[in-house]
Amino acid sequence: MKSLESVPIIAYIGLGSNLATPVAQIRSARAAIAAINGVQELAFSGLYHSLPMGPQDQPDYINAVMAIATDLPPLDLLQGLQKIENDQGRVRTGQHWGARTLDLDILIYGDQKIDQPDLTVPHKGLADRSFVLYPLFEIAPHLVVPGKGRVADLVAACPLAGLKRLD
Ligand code: A4P
Ligand code: MG
Repeated sequence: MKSLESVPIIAYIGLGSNLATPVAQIRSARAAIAAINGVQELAFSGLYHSLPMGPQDQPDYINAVMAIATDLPPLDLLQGLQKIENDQGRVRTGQHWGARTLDLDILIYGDQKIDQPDLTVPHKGLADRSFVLYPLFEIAPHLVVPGKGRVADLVAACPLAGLKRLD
């Protein structure tokens, strides 16, 4: 029989890109995440075109959300995601919310609330960001976000702010 420790957790990853062919960046990140040892893809949202949050002198973004099952602890998952960001040419310029080839955020990790120096889950911006909530709602319409409530209520209260789903 499997021990309780090995029961997979369902987690949601936010993907964003606004440099170097963003659609291709998101597609290759999806494949790389699914290839992490200990991660299985469960669902992937459509791709969404969004206006930049933060400095306005940067290109528009492509965003998506992926559901995974994982038996990796949260910090190991974060490390795996950061390796993919680096492999796909992420350069940290120091500019807050500046342009990037790839950003991978852990939005939700099971029903856990995590508050550590390197990791806050649910992601701190989740409830205010249309480019997170709409794709999340698309793949998990009945989800309850730990500490924040039903995703259906969060999405209903969140203006689109220029968000468009690509065909
Ligand atoms: N960190 C803490 N919690 C998490 C988490 N749940 N998931 C720490 C991932 N990382 C988390 O991240 C900085 C540090 O956050 C990491 O070292 C990790 O330990 P980073 O990726 O180096 O920098 P960042 O992404 O620029 O910082 P920040 O403040 O997390 O930005 P966000 O919230 O990721 O937003 N506009 C549109 N339209 N679409 C976007 O996707 N994204 C951003 C970045 C700005 N504007 C955007 C978009
Ligand atoms: Mg980030």
